[in-house]
Amino acid sequence: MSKRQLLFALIAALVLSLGPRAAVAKTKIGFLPGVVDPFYQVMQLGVETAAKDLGVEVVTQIPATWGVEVQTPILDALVARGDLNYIVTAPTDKDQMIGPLKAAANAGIKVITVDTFLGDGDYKNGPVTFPISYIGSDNVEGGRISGRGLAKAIGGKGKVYINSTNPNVSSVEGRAIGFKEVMEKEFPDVKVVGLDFNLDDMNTAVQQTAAVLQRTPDLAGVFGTNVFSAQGAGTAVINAGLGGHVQVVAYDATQFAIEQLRAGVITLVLAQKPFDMGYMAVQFAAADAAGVTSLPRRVETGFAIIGKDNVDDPAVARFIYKVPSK
Ligand code: T6T
Repeated sequence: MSKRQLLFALIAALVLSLGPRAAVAKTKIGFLPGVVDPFYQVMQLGVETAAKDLGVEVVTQIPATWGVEVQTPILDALVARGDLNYIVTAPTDKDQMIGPLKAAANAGIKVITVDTFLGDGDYKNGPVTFPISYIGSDNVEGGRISGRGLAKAIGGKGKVYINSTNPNVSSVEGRAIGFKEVMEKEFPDVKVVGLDFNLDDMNTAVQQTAAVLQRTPDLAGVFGTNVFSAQGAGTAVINAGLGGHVQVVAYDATQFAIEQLRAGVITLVLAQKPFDMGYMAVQFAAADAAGVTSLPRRVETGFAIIGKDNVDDPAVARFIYKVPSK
């Protein structure tokens, strides 16, 4: 090889090695979670940490309340900016957010969904295939774990009630499905007496649970399927003076849930891993920008199951949601 050829080969190698890095450095990600709550605040921390580690830019927009009507205009505005390459988002409805997110994809923005998915979540063979990946909990399994925990806490028999947020949201829908399935298949003496939707409003959850407690004096347990549902359900049980008598299982490891676990009101807390979801979503965007073509279409981030016996174990306690003070 002549000197000239050698120089050329070296330059080509350098350009090739800089190519992916340059593409990653230019990556701009829109982060659009579901609502302001401790779960998504921890996810935001994961997103921002990864962005810093990988040297990519993130634009965060957090809806003040949960719902398609709030999330869609924010999404449209993110798309209209014209400078985003990726959107990392938790769709607030598995069907109604398909159109707005498809429009983003058509505008050249690649979509990664975190925590909630579109369609049936099977981005390989299901009805919706345009997102790169779903990164989040296996919520049906989380519902099963919660169901078994509650059934055990009430001695395998009695009436239980589910307080949830909205229909058609993949996360909480999956939790209720898994919970009911376990009761039907494994605990025939447990009867699910109701399921209410609080529209992600804690006060509504308090009122709904209070009404169920009133009309069902022999209620044995309540499952709160997310932060505000569990807070509302737990608060209603405390207000009724039934703490420790009516068992509560809480999805999401908030400070409230942990305090009430210690107080004996809540029996089991299921911690998701929002930091991991956010961090990995940004990693996936950066990897895609660098040319990686074999990213998994679904990543399940797992749980920490927290009870009174292990709440102080650092290996478990690290999954309690710690909201960064601003
Ligand atoms: O439970 C989480 C999340 O997984 C769900 O999709 C919506 O509610 C939370 O954000 C908690 O409030």
